[in-house]
This record gives sequence, C-alpha cells and structure tokens, in this order.
Amino acid sequence: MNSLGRHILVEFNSCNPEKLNDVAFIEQSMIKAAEIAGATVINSTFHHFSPWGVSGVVVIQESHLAIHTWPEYRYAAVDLFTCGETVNPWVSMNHLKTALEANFSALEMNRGSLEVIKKTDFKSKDHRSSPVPEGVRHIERNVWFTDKDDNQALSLRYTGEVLFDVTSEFQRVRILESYAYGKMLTINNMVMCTERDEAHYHEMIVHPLMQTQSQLGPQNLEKVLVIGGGDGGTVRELLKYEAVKSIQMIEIDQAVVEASKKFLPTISRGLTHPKVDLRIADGIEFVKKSAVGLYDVIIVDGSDPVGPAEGLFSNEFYNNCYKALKPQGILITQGESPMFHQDTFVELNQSLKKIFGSEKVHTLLFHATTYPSGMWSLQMAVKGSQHPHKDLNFSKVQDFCNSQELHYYTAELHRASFALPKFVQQLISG
Ligand code: SPD
Repeated sequence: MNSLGRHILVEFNSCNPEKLNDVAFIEQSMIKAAEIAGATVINSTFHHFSPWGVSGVVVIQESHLAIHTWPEYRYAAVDLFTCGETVNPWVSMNHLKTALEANFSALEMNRGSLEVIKKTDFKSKDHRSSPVPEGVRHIERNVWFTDKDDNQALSLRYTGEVLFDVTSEFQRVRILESYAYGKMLTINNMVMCTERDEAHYHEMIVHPLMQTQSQLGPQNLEKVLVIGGGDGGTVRELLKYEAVKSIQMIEIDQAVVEASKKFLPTISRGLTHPKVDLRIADGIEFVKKSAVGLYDVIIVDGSDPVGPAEGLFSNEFYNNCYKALKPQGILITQGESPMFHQDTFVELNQSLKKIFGSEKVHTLLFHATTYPSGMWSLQMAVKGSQHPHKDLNFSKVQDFCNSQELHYYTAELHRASFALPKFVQQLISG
C-alpha cells in the first residue's frame, strides 16, 4: 500500500428505518462490523436524536468507523478509515448492508499518499504511554440516550443494553440502564422516570396535594382517580395515606405497566395493592363518562403532550375532571416545564384557571433532574376553598414526612414549591 490508510465512504440506501432509529442496534452492529473485519475496538460513542436519527463512532486501534442515520430518508452515511493492512473494510460494509437491510454504493480513497508526504524523524517527548498488552482488551462503550426538542436536550449515558423494548399501538416503551440514574423508563425517546430521582416527581405530584386536602379531614381523601401513572410511583405514594379507601387508576398502555412491574419493582410495587383498581383504558374517555361529583382527588400523571397524552392537556378533559370531582375535590396534573415547554406550561395554567377560577389554581415547581431543563411544574386546582399553604399545619405535615421516611418532600419544601421565580410569575400572570 503506497499510502498511510484507506478511507471507505459508503451510502446505504433503502434501509429499514426502524433499525436506523435504534441506537442500541446500530451500536452493536457497528462494533460487530469492526470486529469481524479484523479491527481492535477501543471504545464507542453513540447518540440517538429525537425525534429520530443516530450518530456514532467506533474508535478502533486502526482508526475509526462512523455512522450518521436519517430514518426518514431510509439513509445512512458510513465511513471507515483504517491504517495498515490488517482490517478488511469490505467485510464491515457487507455486515452493515445485511444488518440495515440496505443497498449500498461506495467510494474508496487512499489517504496520506506516500508519493506526496515524507516521513520525518519526529519522536514524542512523552514516552510514558505504553502499548496495550497482548490479550488485554477493554471496550469502553459510550452510548447516550437523548431527550430533546429542536434546541435543547438532556442526555444520559447508558450501558447500550435495552432491557425492554415494546412498540405498542400508542408508543415505544423502553427500559434502559443508565450509569448515573439506574434503570429508566422511556416513552418515545422521552424520560419518564429513573430509579434514582423518581421520588422527586412522585412525592411532589402526591404529597402537596394530599396534605392540602387533609386540612378538610380524612373523609376528603377517600376516593382517588389516577389518570396515567402506569409505572406505579404515584400509587405507591398515595398508599401512604390510610384515609385513602380506593384508587381507580386508568392507564392507556399495558406495555408501561408490564415494563415497570418487570424492571422497576421499587416503583411499581403498589400496583397490585387491594385498594388499587387498575384498568387499561383511555383516561380521556373514562373521565368523559364518569359520574358527576364522584372523586375527592384526581391526579393526572401523564406523559408529554405528544401521542396519546395530547388530550390530557385539553380544555375538554379538564372540564370533565372538574365535573367528576366532588364539590370539595382537588386535582393535580403534571404541568411540563416553564423552560423547556413554555407554551404548554402557560396554556395549561390558563385553561385550568378558566375552569376552576384563577384564585384556585396553584403552580408548584420542583427539581426534575432527568427531564430536560431540570425545572418542572405541577398545577394544582381546587374546587372548594382549601388553600395549599395559608392555614396549613406545617408541624403535622412534617410529622407525616418523618413517619414515612420520604426522600424529597418536606414541610418546608411544601411552602417553598409554591414560591415562583419572577419570570414564571410573569408567564402565568395574564
Ligand atoms: N418529560 C416527562 C414528563 C413525564 C411526566 N410523567 C412521568 C410519569 C412518571 N410516573
């Protein structure tokens, strides 16, 4: 070879788009492609992009193998650069052709033509780095899950193994194992919860509401309706109140329940409790048909407003919730982020104010460390005259917290969560 290396650029067309959008599959196929071609894999970094597409590189001792995919065009651009004669790039490309169910066309270039460049007597002054001993091989995989919109993202590194992956009639539900936050549940490439920080969300969607309602006496906590919440975290927190007699839970997607029961037992353990009546059904339809004045408490623990959760952000849905509540009833809903989803945050607040009255809607913020921007909201709406903190007996709240060994919520935090930054106040002041 009269050059330093070979660079193969390949156009993969007519690929299977699902495969092009599966970051774990792409990473595994690329590593395999490098290995069977005779390369020594050093590490890999792969990212999935929302709504679709994957980019990644496998660094090999002989240089690199890189890919960028466009599922919407059924197209992937791949390049392999290899130094020396030990790697056969065409073996890699044939493997990828089969894996992606693709056609391909390719261009091969010699890089660093020895007709043009000449070797010098350069020697590094740093002689400390020693070669990797024969037989010792460590592949550092660097696979990232990314929850993003067009301009912002949150990424978590995970092992690359997908523990659960079901595309139901509604959405794609997965369980991945992240390094920093433990196992996580994702829906359509958005983080729903992680083992490490789920308590922030689940304690905050339940306890400020239940403590506010407790002021009216335990008989006002008896009948609870949860829409969504298929992972079980919300139900687990509700079961900490003896006064709760029944929880009607309506989750649209059996796959969410199945994934959580199998892989997130600490979150889902309440789902089989005798007080819980879990039905797989459409929560929007369920509330539409509900008897008037039936529930003390309604919790809307849905996903983001794309796919089946879109209707959980509509006026009609909250009108129906209002009717389904008892005259002294209370509701809370996840309210998206004032930073990441500003428009949805504002619209939801306005819609609840129209239905419940502007004095009766209270916005809370908390730290959602694995949702994009990290700043997340909940909207609490009361039908009676209860106020979330004006007359609250804070020492009673703290006694409850101590007795339950909570992880995030405290009496102090209850008050603090309603204290809004100036810009958030301005957003919802209209
Ligand atoms: N961006 C994520 C918003 C998800 C809210 N629901 C999470 C479900 C946890 N029970």
